[in-house]
Amino acid sequence: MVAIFKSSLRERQHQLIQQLANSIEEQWIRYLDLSPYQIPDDLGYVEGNLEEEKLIIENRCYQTTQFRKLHLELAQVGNRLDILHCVMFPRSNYNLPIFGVDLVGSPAGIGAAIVDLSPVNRDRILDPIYTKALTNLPPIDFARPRTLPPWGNIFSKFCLFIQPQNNLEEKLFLQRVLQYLAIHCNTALATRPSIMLEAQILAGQRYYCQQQQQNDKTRRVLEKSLGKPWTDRYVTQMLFDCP
Ligand code: 18B
Repeated sequence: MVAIFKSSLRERQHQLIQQLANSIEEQWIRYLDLSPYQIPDDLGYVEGNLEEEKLIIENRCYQTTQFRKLHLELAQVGNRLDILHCVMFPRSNYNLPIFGVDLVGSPAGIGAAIVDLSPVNRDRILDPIYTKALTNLPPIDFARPRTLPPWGNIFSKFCLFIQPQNNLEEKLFLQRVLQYLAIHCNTALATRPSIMLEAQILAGQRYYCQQQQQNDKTRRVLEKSLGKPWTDRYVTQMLFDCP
């Protein structure tokens, strides 16, 4: 059991980001047996303002039997951008996909909302347990789907990438993320560890991280406030590190 501390940044963020951050943590607590995770010393809380605008980052990490690292990150750039980033990295002896969410909001609204359960096995195809559960979710028609960039070949066919158009769509996105997360936690709890596939799983996770590290939009935001060397370290050691 770990203590969940109240976050000061969270209360100042876009409402959907607050709600999603709270809900993700609630589900983690409800389904999983969380242990503390040691965040590298200077990376838990980060502030930078190289170019006028101030960047604040708050990280929370946990680990469990099935997951090497549960990472929930909230970031704010000046009063211009609010970001939620969440990734669940399974341990290399658990043949499980990577759950990931990214939400990018501005005063004008949420511009990007992405959620996926990304397969990391050799064929990069989700296990039938996932395919079945995800296919059974009621379909939702979002008005503005967005197109994935080329590095997004890591995502499954169930990847949802949209720009929500109103409160209802924000709520539907939130619900969908929680449905993906519930399916994932239930499946993870029913999964046994196996060392047979470890090499494949590690290679798959490494590829996932390599591809995510190519997201220039993330880098640009960080580089403006933290500089390039720091950003390189942050992206490879905090956001998408791989054992
Ligand atoms: N991301 N995102 O996490 N990114 O981290 N993100 C953006 O409207 C940050 C993940 C993903 O169209 C944008 O275009 C920062 C995870 C995809 O080329 C900005 C942090 C996933 C895109 C940021 C962060 C993921 C995207 C542009 C660290 C998926 C579209 C917003 C706190 C599981 C890329 C826009 C494209 C976009 C920023 C996906 C500004 C700083 C886990 C696919």
